[in-house]
Amino acid sequence: MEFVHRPYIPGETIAALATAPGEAGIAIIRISGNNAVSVAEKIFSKPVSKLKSHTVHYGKIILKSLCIDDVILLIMRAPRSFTGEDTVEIHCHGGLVSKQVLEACIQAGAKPASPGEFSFKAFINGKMDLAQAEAIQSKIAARNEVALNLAQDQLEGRLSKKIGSFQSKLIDIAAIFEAWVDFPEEDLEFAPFDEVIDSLQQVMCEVKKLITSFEQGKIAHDGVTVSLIGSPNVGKSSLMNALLGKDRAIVSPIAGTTRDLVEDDLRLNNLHLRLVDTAGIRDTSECIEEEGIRRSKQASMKSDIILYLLDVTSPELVDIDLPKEKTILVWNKIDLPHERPLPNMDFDYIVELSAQNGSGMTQLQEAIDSLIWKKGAPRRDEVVITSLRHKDALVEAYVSFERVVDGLKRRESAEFVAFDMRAGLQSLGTIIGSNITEDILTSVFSKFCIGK
Ligand SMILES: Nc1nc2c(ncn2[C@@H]2O[C@H](COP(=O)(O)OP(=O)(O)O)[C@@H](O)[C@H]2O)c(=O)[nH]1
Ligand SMILES: [Mg+2]
Repeated sequence: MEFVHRPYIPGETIAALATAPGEAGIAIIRISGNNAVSVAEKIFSKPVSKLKSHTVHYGKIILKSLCIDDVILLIMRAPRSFTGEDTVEIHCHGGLVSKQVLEACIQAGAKPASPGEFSFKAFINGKMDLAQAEAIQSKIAARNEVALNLAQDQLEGRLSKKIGSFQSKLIDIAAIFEAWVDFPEEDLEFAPFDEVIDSLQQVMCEVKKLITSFEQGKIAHDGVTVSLIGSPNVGKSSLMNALLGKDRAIVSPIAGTTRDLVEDDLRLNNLHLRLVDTAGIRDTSECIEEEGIRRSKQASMKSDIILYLLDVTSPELVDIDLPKEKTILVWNKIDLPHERPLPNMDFDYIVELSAQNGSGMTQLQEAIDSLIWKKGAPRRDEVVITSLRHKDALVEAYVSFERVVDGLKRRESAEFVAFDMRAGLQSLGTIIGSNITEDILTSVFSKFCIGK
C-alpha cells in the first residue's frame, strides 16, 4: 500500500512539528510509530523506555552531545494515542530551536512525516473513519464558527452514523436481491416488490436531503463571494471600505479610478465573505479600463452575491444582465438631496444607504445574510455535508439506487438489480472509508497539513 506516493510501512516512526512554524512561546514535535520511544530515548536527557504511559517529564534535548533546549516530554503508549501507535510529544521552545529538535528526532531515526500522515495512521489503525479524519482538517481550516460547528459534528461521527444507518437498511434490501439471484423462481416469497421499492425510496429520500445540505455546507465551509457592480462613481469603492471598516480601495470623484479587481475578506455574522470591488461599467475606448470592465462582468457572474449599486442623485442603469436571485439593489448616497419616490426597480432585495455616513449599513448586512441563508442556516440538529467528495459519493450512490428502482419496476433480472445495489453501497462506503482506493486516500490526506 502507498501513502502520498511512497510505500506505507505500518508502524514506521515519523516525526513533525505539530504547531505552526515561526516565533512562538512553545512548539510541539510529535513522534509516532513503533520506535517513537527509542527515538525519544536517544535525544532526551533521561531514560524514556521505562516511563509510564500518559505521563509528563521535564528534561533536555541533546543533539551531538550539546544541550539544545529544555523541554517537556509526554508519552502515550499504543493503542491509547491519536494514531493508535506509541507516541511521544516534545514541547520545546518555538522558533528556530524547534527545527533543531525536529532535526534531532530525524537523526535519531524518525522519518519526516508527510502531510496528514498522523491522521492517516489514525484512520488505518481504526481510531477513526475517513469522514472523521477529514473533519479534523476541516476543523483546523475552519474560518468561521458555522464551519467549525459542522466540522465538530462530523468529527463526533454524526455523518458517519447517518451513513451507517443508510448502510444497514440498504444491506437488508441488498440481501433480498442476492437471494433472488440465488433462488429466482421463489422471488415473491422473500419480500413483496412494492415494499422493497418503498423502503429503498425512503433511504433515497434521506440521501437526497444530505446531498441538498451541501448547499449550506459549502457556504459555511468555503464562504461567500460578494461583488460590487455599477457605473463609475456610484460609490462601489466607498461601500467596500465601509463594509470592511478600513481604507482598502481608492475612492475618488474621478470616474474610472478602480480598474482592477480589489479583493478583501470580511467576517459577517459568523460567516466568511470575500468582497470584490470592480471597475465601474460604462462605454469606454480606453483599453485598460475596458479590460477592467470585462473582469467586473466576469467577477459578477462568478460571485455568489452581487451588490448592484445605483446613485440616488443620478440613477443610471448598467448594460449587464444581473441574475435577480443573487442580486441586492443598493441605492447609494441617500445623504444627498434626491428625488422621491425612487424609480421602481424589479428586485427582491433593495436597500437604501449612504456609504459615506454609514446609514443603512445594518439593513445591507441583513439583506446579505438573508440572501445567503435563503434556504435557512444549518440547524445544529441536522447533518450537513461540507465536502465535495462526500457530495459526489452520495450523488453516485443515489444514481445507482435510481437504477435499482427502475430495474425493479421493469422486472429486470435479479443480477442487474443486485449489481446496481452493490455499486450504490460501494459509493456510500467511500465516504467513511470502506472499500476505498489508494488514490482517494492520497487525495484526501495530501490536503492535510504536515504534523496533523
Ligand atoms: N455624498 C456621498 N458621496 C459618496 C457616497 N459614496 C461615495 N461617494 C462619493 O462618490 C465618489 C465616487 O466614489 P467611489 O467610491 O470612488 O465610486 P466608484 O467609482 O463606484 O468606486 C467619491 O467622491 C465619493 O466620496 C455617499 O454615500 N454619499
Ligand atoms: Mg471604485
